[in-house]
Amino acid sequence: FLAEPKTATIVGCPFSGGQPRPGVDKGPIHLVEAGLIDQIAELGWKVNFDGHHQFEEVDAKVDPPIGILKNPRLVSRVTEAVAQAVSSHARKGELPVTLGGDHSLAMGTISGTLSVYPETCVVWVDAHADINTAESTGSGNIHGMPVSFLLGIGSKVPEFSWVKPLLKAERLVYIGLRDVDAGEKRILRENNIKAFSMHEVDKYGIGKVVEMALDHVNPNRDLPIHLSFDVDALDPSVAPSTGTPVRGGLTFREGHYICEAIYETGLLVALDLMEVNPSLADPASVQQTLAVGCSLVRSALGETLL
Ligand code: NNH
Ligand code: MN
Ligand code: MN
Ligand code: MN
Repeated sequence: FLAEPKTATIVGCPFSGGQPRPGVDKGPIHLVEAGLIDQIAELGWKVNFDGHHQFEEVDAKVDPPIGILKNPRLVSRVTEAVAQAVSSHARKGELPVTLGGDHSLAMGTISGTLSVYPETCVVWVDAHADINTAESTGSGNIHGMPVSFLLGIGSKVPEFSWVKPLLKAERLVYIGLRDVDAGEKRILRENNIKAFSMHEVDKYGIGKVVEMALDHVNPNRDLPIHLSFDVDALDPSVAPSTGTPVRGGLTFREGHYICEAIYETGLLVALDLMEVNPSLADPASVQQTLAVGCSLVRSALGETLL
């Protein structure tokens, strides 16, 4: 396998229903207004723009919690639509670049990628593991749960029956974790899921961590890669405008290195940039976060330092 798309399609997903803080739905429009499309085009890509998707609304009155899961019908419908958008672009040989929006959207993006490239491995870059199940979630925020749905672990929520458990635990790897719930730690252990927390980043350095991460999910460097990047993986001093900042995160260069190294594999088939919330923090911090978001995408799409 070799990914050869030279067309990128921006899938703008103005969605915040997977978590409680308003404003993350404005992430995509701000990233685009910051010049992302032209920046990608300058790297030699043909760029399509799909969105900003207007998602069908689900009235809160007809979307009461299921257990403690919040906005379950809304999240299900939106992520299913995202799965269809991403799969249709991938099927045409385009590289979908999905801009969030909260990370529940990755239930859609990764489902879409796996439906076209079933052997895809997922590199999930985040401060959080987002692998809570209906049993383990303490918050009921579905952005903390997409990975468990993709793996098919935890009790089934009928509303999400469209999500097929297409992701195998051995095709998933995390980088950047540092705020993992006790229940999630158990899930990671019980399912033998490989994770490189900030402890390993400190111990080995980011170059070695990315190499070990890819050795685990993609030992022969021949499988497609879906990179799902939650901007809160970065240290809050680097990317302050996000809903759940956690200190002790990736530096500017560590975040970019991950993107550059994955581009270099030639195997990238889909990219998510999630959880940019332009309504949190002061204007300068918002500008900084948007600029970092754009440059992470450019790095994943081939921008080099030399
Ligand atoms: N683990 C927590 C939860 O389930 C927080 C998840 N928050 C995130 N994930 N921002 O990336 O709600
Ligand atoms: Mn569309
Ligand atoms: Mn996340
Ligand atoms: Mn996170």
